[in-house]
Amino acid sequence: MELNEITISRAIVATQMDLLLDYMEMDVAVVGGGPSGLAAAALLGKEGLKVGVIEKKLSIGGGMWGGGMMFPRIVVQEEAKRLLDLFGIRSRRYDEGYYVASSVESVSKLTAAACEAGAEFFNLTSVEDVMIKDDGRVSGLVINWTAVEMGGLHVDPLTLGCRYAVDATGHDAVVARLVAKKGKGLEVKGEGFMWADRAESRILAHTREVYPGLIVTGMAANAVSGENRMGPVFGGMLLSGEKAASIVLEQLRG
Ligand code: 48F
Repeated sequence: MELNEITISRAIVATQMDLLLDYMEMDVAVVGGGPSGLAAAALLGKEGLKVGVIEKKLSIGGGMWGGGMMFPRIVVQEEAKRLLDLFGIRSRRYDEGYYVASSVESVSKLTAAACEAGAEFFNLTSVEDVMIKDDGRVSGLVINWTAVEMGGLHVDPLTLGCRYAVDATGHDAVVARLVAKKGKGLEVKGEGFMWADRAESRILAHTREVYPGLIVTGMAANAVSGENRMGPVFGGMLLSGEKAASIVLEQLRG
């Protein structure tokens, strides 16, 4: 069979356009495809919700790929070991309460879990604003191609509607900052110094709905609340993603 370039191009454009049109209204928009966003997307998708992951970079995985200072290993503490197991991520006990896993395997398996749960990925796409109308809820995300941002091009964005947005953008807490910047009563305190034990023990308390329709997870949750950072220990990221998913589910299902 002779391959036809036009058919190949049509297949890509038509399929992705249909998908994008379908996701103009979704249940949950997860912003950021790092560990917390991936865990939340996988767990929400598994519950049958329509979940889109919007990731500004080409690759999914955020800060997990690099492990600690480019040693491709992550550490996960006892409390989150069950999530490694749930996602099929193999780990090795290093010391009492400490498990080590491959960062490459971790990203791959989390991504695969989110895909298998039906979450759709919109990569190379940046969230640059939020939609908040009279009801005072975050009800959509304003998006543009990352290439537009990188090129400094003056191109107007498009908007995706969502019932809930999850800010999983990491240290910068981008979505929360967008809301805060417009003086809508949300304060982003910014993250503190390295203090792994404290940061990990408090992240679940910081994983919450910080504005109607907006839930923060992962490092974004710590950054909003002025909490410390924790380096390459990832249990809190997975547990926080799980909590973000449970908050959304509770709100949507009562
Ligand atoms: O930073 P990131 O991995 O977030 P996380 O899930 O995990 C943090 C850890 O990786 C690590 C740590 C662990 O102890 O401290 O840093 O909290 O992933 C955030 C993702 O969000 C994307 C970004 O490219 C990354 O993949 N992102 C950031 N801004 C935007 C965005 C944006 N405006 N639109 C879309 N995606």
